Amino acid sequence: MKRRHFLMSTGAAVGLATAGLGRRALAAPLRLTIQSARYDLTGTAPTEGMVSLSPDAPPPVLRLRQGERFVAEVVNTFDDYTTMHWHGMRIPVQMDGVPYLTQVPMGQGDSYLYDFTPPDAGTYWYHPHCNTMAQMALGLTGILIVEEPEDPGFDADIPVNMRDFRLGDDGQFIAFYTPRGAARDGTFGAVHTANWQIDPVEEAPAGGLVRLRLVATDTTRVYKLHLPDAEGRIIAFDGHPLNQPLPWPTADAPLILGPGQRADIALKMPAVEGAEIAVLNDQPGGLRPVIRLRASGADRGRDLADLRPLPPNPLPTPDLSDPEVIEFVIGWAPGGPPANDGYCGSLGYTFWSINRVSWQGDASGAGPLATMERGRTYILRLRNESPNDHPIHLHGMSFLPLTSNLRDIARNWTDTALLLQYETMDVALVADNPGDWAFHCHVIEHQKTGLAGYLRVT
Ligand SMILES: [Cu+2]
Repeated sequence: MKRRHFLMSTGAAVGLATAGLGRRALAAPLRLTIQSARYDLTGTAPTEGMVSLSPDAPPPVLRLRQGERFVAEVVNTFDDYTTMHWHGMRIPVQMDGVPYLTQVPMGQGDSYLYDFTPPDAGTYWYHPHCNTMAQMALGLTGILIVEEPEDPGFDADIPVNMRDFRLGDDGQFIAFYTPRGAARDGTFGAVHTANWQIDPVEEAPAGGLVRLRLVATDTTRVYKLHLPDAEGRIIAFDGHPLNQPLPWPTADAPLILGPGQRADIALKMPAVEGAEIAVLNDQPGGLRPVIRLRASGADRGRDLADLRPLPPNPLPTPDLSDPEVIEFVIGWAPGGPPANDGYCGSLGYTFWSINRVSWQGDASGAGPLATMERGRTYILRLRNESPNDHPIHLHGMSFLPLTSNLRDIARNWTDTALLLQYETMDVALVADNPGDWAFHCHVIEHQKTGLAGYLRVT
């Protein structure tokens, strides 16, 4: 077995890999099976060779509850190695789903028991972290919602999984990326979907209050969104209720969501049945509707002022009196193929680097980019030396953007900071979660061509 050979040949994190499996005594975990799927995305013909958690449907919205244990046995019946990562969740490292760093990749027929208690409420998502380029491109990106213990009082809750697919005219997959794209802004899909539908319409109660959860799960696209016909406000960003208000998005100043980012919006539906609210994305070629909400039924007469603020999540407050600053330079680094791609896939190039070092593959055995002492506050200085934007994602801990050399930024908690071209952003965190935490660009072509590494908390 290839996999057994791997187990013998690397010491990385193998001890952790079985930690989840030791707890099988628990009754009836949720069973999630990664598998081949087919689905009619385009209305022409079913797209074959997709990856989902059922044979004929998008990955489901998973609903957890803040502070309540979640146990899922993830089974892999797909013919490739995989893991599952829960984006934005501050959970123990053994549950983080990063191959070699936190668990052994699952081969076909393998399973892994993910068992954690989400500390934070909000909007998150899940996706594989092994053969990430292919499996995300083939469909496996799903929304994970952690509900507040108390009902926040909406009439409807509408998750929107925004992503593109790279399909040919026959509705079948074409190459997931091009080297040219991977070395620049990424390779874009031309089939634009929300919840695996093109321009869907969702019904919501007329005059009701809707919680719209916009989730950018695309591998490449930065969304620029606004809702011209709507009355509402942004209530959470990247999972967490806002510390500082974000302006209502307009055509001139849209809501920017890079790959991996989320926004929760409280909306008041029109009172008249049949009236619509459109969520528009500004993209090359013009404005395109992402999803439309249509008012249905009798006017509920709700008012946005009825909503109480969402309760804050229990995040550790950085002590900014004497933080240690750690600098990360994000840049270009043309090189050959990575030294080691393990079983989790390589694009065959290295184009990108952190601190001038390209990630050499998930099984490379590379050391951490930085080591942080548990409980201490750090400022991560993220310096983008490239003419491309990079959504920089840290696993296991949330962080607080403080300053940018280019713009005013709101100090709202996040796990994914969209670093603009040539931007330097200081972000603060308390290193409170021990382990080795993946730290990478969420443009998957960038991640998989070198813009990746990990931070250690001891
Ligand atoms: Cu990037």
